[in-house]
Amino acid sequence: MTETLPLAGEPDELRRAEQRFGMPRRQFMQFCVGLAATLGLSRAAAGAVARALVEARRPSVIWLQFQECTGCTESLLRAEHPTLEKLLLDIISLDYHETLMAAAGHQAEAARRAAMAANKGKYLLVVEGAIPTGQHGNFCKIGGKTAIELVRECAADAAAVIAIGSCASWGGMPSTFPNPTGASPVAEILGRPVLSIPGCPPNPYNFLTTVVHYLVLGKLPELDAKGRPKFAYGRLIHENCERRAHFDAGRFATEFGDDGQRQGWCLYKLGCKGPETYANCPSILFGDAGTGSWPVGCGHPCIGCTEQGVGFTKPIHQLAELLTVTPPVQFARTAENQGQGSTLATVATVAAVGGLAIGAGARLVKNLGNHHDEHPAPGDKAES
Ligand code: FSX
Ligand code: SF4
Ligand code: F3S
Repeated sequence: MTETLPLAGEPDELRRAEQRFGMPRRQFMQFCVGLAATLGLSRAAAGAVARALVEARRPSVIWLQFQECTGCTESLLRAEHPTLEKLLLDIISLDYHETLMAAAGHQAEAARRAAMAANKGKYLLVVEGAIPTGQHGNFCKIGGKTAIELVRECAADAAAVIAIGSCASWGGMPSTFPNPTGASPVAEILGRPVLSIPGCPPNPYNFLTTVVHYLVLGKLPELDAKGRPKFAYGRLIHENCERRAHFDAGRFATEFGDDGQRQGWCLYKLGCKGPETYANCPSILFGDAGTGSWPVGCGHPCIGCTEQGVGFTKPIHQLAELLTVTPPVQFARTAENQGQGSTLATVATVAAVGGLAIGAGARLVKNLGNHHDEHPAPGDKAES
């Protein structure tokens, strides 16, 4: 597979991308570079990402919704990025989605069954919301079937199951004590691990990047012990937070609205859970609304919405557990070596095996046009 950037070498593909996505080619390529970097792939791999977006067969997606607020879907559709939702809805074939499809009732159920039959073993099942298990699952029924029955039926022939949002990933808000409906995660209902993209709501960019990984490499990204893609959940929020210098220097906001909070000091003493929450919020931000568009950036402590046992579980003002007060000797690399003769496959393998480049995507997009070699992370051995 060549690694030539289509920007330089494949104008036809770019023209087709322009027509198909209604996006200027430079913006399209910047988007592909950002996606590749978020995945920990080299800048050169942006060409493969672009090709996959233009050429890959659109995978059929069945999207189920149970106990949730529809925030996952809303965040996907209301993303401020002018093209994120358009791009996503263009690269997948969203064959069943209760909020978005025009069909209702029997027609909707027929569309779901038809899409599952036509794409047996190949469709992606996305589940939004927790599954109520109390009272034999009767708290939530769709088309006469309980959520438990539906998720099992739809998962049986899926190529992969993706739990989107914290509700589907680990129970989220509906599962908070005393959990009257027995709200449970998808993995528990299926009795096997699934890919999880927690967050309340999750960052839509992480879902898009997961789908692009599937399209480009034909498999799902590497997951952590909780089923989360490492490219997005490999590092603590505390590691990439713009207020971190104040934490290290002992400058804390101690009350909402005090001078410390206004001056951007650390929110740890207001209960920020960044030190025990794994997510890339400070690196990729939300809604493409510019600097600071994430909870801590806006002045609110992170509540740990991506983290089971933290979000919706620990009181907001409780101090976070400090998982990394001093840096561990072996942090994962922050950047992979760029290109330099390696093939896409080797770069992808390094990225997939080696713990991926959290935050590199955001940095690379910011640095577009300022080409420079990445420096090895401290402690890395020189590669031959
Ligand atoms: Fe809502 Fe989704 Fe939160 Fe849950 O996001 S934003 S309650 S994670 O399932 O719709
Ligand atoms: Fe940022 Fe919160 Fe860590 Fe302070 S405690 S540096 S606000 S993540
Ligand atoms: Fe959630 Fe904390 Fe990110 S509250 S959105 S994990 S900053």
